[in-house]
Amino acid sequence: MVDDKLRTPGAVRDAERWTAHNYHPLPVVISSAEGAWLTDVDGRRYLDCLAGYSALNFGHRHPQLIAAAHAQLDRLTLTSRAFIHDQFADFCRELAELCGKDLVLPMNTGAEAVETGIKVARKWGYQVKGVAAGQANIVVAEGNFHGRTTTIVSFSTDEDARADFGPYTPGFTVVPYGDLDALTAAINENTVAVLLEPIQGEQGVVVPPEGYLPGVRQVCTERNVLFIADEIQSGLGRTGATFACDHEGVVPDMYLLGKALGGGIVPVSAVAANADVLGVLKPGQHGSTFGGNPLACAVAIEVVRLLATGEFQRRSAELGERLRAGLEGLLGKGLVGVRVRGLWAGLDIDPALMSGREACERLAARGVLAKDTHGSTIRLAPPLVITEEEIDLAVAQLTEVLAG
Ligand code: IF1
Repeated sequence: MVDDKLRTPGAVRDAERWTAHNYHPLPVVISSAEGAWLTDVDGRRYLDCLAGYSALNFGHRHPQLIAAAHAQLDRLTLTSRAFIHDQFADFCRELAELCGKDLVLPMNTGAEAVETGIKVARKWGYQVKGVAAGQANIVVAEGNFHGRTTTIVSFSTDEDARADFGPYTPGFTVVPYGDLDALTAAINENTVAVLLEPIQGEQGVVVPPEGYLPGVRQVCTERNVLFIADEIQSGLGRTGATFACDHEGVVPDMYLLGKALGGGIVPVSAVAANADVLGVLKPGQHGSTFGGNPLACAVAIEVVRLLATGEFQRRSAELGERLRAGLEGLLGKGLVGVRVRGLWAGLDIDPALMSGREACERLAARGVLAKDTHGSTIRLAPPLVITEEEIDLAVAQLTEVLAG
């Protein structure tokens, strides 16, 4: 029996009526949130196991982040980079120190950070490495997800993300992810960079073989090629370390950051690298209206300070082991694959049982929100403020869903 007092159905219809259908969202209409919990327009509560695709690592409306935003809103919100503002240097310095790099270039979205990394690597290739004009090449991985611009989808291997958006940007070589020999063989005198996610998020939280990232680091060093790590989803505590590269002691030449850097409040992204790389950019050669704006910097400074304590990285590592134990217990009980790194899990459901979408619909009916990636794979990425009890709740509800 449909309860005609529910506001959700009408709100879903209204959203569908007035927007392009570039998403197929679950029919859930959220009106408020706090920590790891969401409340919909009809007062129903959900445990958030997507966390804005890892943009909400610190939970919804983290008090310290909201306070910083409120304070800045009452002082200054935008100057453009034509001038400097009093939050800018602290943000760039504190983020550079977190990354162990000389310089930071602030942008807004993850895709803008990726595009910035591509442009800087190409310019570095021509001006520092001496690659022939117009010949710069960047090695990327099958199964990559780096954003939705036409250049970025030019090297996507996901036809949904790429089809009918040509003509495509040249200068990219795709190799199998995790295959160091294939990556090494793809490097030639025109290669300026290797661009990788240290763990592939949209592909389903695919962790590369042990030794792969150190191998990439070594071959990039030996062949004078920039190693660009896209840590936009994997970074900032998600995997139980500040960066996913940390797990194998790998330091890339460029960190691409985004999502959680904005605290789930404002879009903030950045490229962090040393002066010999970011120094190739001169005034007028790159920019953005909102990049590094006062509100973004004020929030992101607090994000960096939260990470500087190591508390969220520890939580993610410790609670991730509880999540791993719970999920691995479901292998053979509806799951055919489990990949966990910190509080980030990719789950392959037996395709004979249900699709990832169906699993997420059933989880939503049980008060847990998650997102399928492809086919029968779903990703769990709760805010790092989740508790042990809430992890147990998510696993219990998944157990019920898989049991049919
Ligand atoms: C969508 C998922 C997709 C990213 C990595 C750069 C970007 C992303 C590793 C671009 C963005 C988002 C985009 C969003 C869904 C989500 C996503 F992997 F997180 F699940 F699509 F694959 N590098 N990922 O994950 O950052 O420009 O979006 O700020 O486009 O549907 P952005």
